[in-house]
Amino acid sequence: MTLMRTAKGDSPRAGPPDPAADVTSGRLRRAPENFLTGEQIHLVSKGRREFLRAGFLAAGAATVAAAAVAAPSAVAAGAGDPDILQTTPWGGSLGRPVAANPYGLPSRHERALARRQSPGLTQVAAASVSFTPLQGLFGIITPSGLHFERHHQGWHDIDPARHRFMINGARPELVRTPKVYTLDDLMRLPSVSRMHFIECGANTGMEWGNVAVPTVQYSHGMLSCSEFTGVPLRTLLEDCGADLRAARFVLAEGGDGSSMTRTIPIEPVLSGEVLVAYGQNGEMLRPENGYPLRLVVPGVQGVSWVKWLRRIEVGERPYAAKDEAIHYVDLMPDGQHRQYTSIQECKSVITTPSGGQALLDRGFFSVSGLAWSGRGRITRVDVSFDGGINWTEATLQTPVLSKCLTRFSVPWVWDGRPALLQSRAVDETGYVQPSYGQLRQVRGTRSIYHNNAIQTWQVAENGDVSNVQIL
Ligand SMILES: Nc1nc2c(c(=O)[nH]1)N[C@H]1C(S)=C(S)[C@@H](COP(=O)(O)O)O[C@H]1N2
Ligand SMILES: [Mo]
Repeated sequence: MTLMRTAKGDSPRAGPPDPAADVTSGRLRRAPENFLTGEQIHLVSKGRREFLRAGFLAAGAATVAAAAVAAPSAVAAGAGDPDILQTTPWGGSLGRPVAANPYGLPSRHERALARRQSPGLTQVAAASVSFTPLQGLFGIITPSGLHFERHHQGWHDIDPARHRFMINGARPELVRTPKVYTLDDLMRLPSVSRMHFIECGANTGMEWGNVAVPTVQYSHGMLSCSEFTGVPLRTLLEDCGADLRAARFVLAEGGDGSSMTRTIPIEPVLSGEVLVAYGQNGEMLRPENGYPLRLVVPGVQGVSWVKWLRRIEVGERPYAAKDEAIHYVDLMPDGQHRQYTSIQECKSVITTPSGGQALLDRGFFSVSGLAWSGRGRITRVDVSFDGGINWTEATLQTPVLSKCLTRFSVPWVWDGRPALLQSRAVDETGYVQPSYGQLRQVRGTRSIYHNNAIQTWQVAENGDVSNVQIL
């Protein structure tokens, strides 16, 4: 059971109201532990007491109910509720036929769950970002249609029959038999499937300079996690007779108009981690995510996951391509730029409750969020309700995988007083997610990339949750 609604924060853009957000405002956002069905959710419009009663009905919710008893009176379960006392329309009529939706779609009641562009960023149609609605997701996998998008020059739906993938060497000796593969060539090779997160290096970038965007969708939504399927790049390099002892870097090149080229060190290629992927969550990649081929570079910032991948060059030195010499460098306090800081360090964020939502009543909440590290597994997440003074160890939901999102949760009884919610993750290297104070001491305030500071959500006395920063 949860007592949250996704409120104004879902559509913070000025101007005409977002129709999708209208569906959301004033209703509850369900959490994984909620037993209510979508149809029952409208009970909330009758007031919070009825909603609570509906919650008590749920089998297995006994402990939840006990914790919430301190809140409004527990009236006889279901009293006067037509949706429990009477036959429902769907219980007494013929349903729609199979394959009415040849490719299944979400319920029409879930239209508010959508990718959105940030109100704080310049909106350039083909060279922009759409953010994943982390506040509405469960578990660790991002539904493919909600995967964030970052295109430097728009996206294409490439004809797979015409897509080509080439491997060559910077010098002829580095790759003995350069090859051009079709998608059919690649798909007959042995493949692997692995779950990994992808995070844009600029995720949470707005917050460097004390800008607090309203919702977790905009503060952390350049983050998604999928099961990717493809061929290890190492297999293909061996197939082309690459000199894997001399090779030190590879250059990955995209087939779109953005001339996206990125240097990848050879180590994760040799270890078999880097994939030439065509699959995402059990089906072909979505066009927005690089169909028919993208590079998967686990733990490394999104820009290196080159989409519409058309070429790999084996080389001996970094290429200092435009997207690694001018962009994707970190401005340090002394005016110098850090280059090739590709690993996404350990980070976490509470997604339920989060900015723009509201706690509709005091009592029990399961506080839940996501943790991840580009260096391996998450080993621990602590949650604070008082802005980092006291910490409680959260439960990590399984599976806990390397370079993958990990879901954590911690029980909380809100007493109705203002609270400051934070999460702090630790990874298997022992690295502890820093506070804003610690991060800014090293990095200053003028960076864009690699902000992995501890996020704070403030819960006001009226239940409103908002984005604040604590140093
Ligand atoms: N060819 C190509 N690859 C690309 C990009 C691009 O614009 N063109 N954008 C990069 C950036 S900056 C990121 S963060 C990720 C985003 O991947 P997604 O759109 O699948 O979320 O793709 C990367 N790969
Ligand atoms: Mo990115």
